[in-house]
Amino acid sequence: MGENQSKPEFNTVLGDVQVEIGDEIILSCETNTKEITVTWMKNDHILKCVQGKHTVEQVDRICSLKINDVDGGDQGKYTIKLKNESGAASCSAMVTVELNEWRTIQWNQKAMVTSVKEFEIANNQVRELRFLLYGPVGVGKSSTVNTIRSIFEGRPFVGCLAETAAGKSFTKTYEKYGIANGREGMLPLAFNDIMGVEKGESEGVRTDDIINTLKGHITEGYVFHTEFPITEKDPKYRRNPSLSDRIHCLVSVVGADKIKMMDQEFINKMRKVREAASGMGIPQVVFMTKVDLACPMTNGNLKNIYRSRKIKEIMNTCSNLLGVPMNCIFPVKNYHDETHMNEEINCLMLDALTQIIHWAHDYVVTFSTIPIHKE
Ligand SMILES: Nc1nc2c(ncn2[C@@H]2O[C@H](COP(=O)(O)OP(=O)(O)OP(=O)(O)O)[C@@H](O)[C@H]2O)c(=O)[nH]1
Ligand SMILES: [Mg+2]
Repeated sequence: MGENQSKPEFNTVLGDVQVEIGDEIILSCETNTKEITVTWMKNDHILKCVQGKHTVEQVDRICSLKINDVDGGDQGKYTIKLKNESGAASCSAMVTVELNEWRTIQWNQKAMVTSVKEFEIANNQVRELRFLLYGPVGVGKSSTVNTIRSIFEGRPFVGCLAETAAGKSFTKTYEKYGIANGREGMLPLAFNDIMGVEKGESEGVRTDDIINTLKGHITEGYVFHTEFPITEKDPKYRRNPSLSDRIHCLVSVVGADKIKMMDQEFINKMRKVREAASGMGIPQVVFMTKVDLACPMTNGNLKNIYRSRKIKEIMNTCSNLLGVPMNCIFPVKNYHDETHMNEEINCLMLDALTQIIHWAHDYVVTFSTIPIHKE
C-alpha cells in the first residue's frame, strides 16, 4: 500500500485570518491525497482540542479546523502537518484576534485612590455618603465591602463576613461598614450590607423593608425578619430620618455567572425596589460580581474585561432584565481567594466606586436644597 501513496503536498494552503472576539474561524486547505495522517499544532505544540470549541475534519482531500467563540487565547500560529509513508508536509497561518476595547478604564490606581481619599461632601449636615448593597443571596455583597476596605487598608480584608457556601442569606442584621482612610481616620463613605434578596416574598429581605431602608427608617443593628416588616414601634425604627440617614445610592449586586438563571419572581422583586428608589430620586447602579467565573478570558487577565464580548453580552442581559442602562452597570471582581493585593482588582472596583461617589453626591447636593418629604 505504501508504494501507491503519493508524497503529501498542498494544493491550497492555510490563509492568515484576523477576527474579533466571539467570531468563528475555519482554517482549511486542500491536499493532493487523502491517504494522510493530519496533526494540527498551535504555536508549535500539538493542539489540545476542547469539546465544543475545536472541530477537526477531513472530508476527502479538504482538511479543516473550526474554532468557535474565539477569544484572546486563540490567537497564535496554527500549523497543519500531513504525513504518510512517502513523506510529510506542513503549512501555517497566523490567527490574530482583534481586541477592541468598548469601555476604557485606568489601570493605575494611584490617581483614583487619591481622589477618593481627598473627596469631601459639599454639605456639612451629611457626614457620609450611604450606599445600600442589595441583591441575591451569596452574590458577593459582603465581599464587595471587603474589597473596597482592602483597597484603602492596603491588604485583603475579611472583616465583613463573607459566606463560603451560598445557600440562605448569611447576612441578616442591618450593618453599616465604614472605610478607613489608611491611618488618617475614616472616609466619608458608608456601606450598608443587607440580607440577600430571595425568590419569594416570604424569603430573604422583604421589599417593604428595603424601601424603609432607602428612606432611612431602619437603624443599624436591626435584624430583618422574613415574615413581617419593621413597625414604627420597633426601637430600631427611626421616625424622622434626615437627609444624612437616607440611602444616597442603591447598588444592586448580581453575579455575572448566574444572571441568565435569574428567576422572574426574583427579577420582579428587584425591579420593585428600583422603582421605589427612582420615585425618591435615588441613583441606582448595578455591580456585576464574579466576572472571573463568567468569562475565561477575563479570568486569565482582568485587563481584558472591556474587550470581552461575553462580559458585554452578560451586561446587556442584565440591562434588559433589570431595566438599568449599560453605563450604570459595573462588572467587578472581589477578593475571594487572593492573599495579596492586586492592582487590577483595585482599579476595576475604584472605577466603579468613583462613579457612584459622584452620583450619590449629586443626590445629596440636589436634596440639600429640596426639603425631604415627611410621610
Ligand atoms: N470567584 C469569585 N467569588 C466571589 C466573588 N465575590 C464573592 N465571591 C464569593 O462568593 C461567596 C459569597 O460571597 P458573600 O460576599 O458572602 O455574598 P453575600 O452577597 O454577602 O451573601 P449573603 O450575605 O449571604 O446574602 C463567597 O464565597 C465569596 O468568596 C468574585 O468576584 N469572584
Ligand atoms: Mg453578606
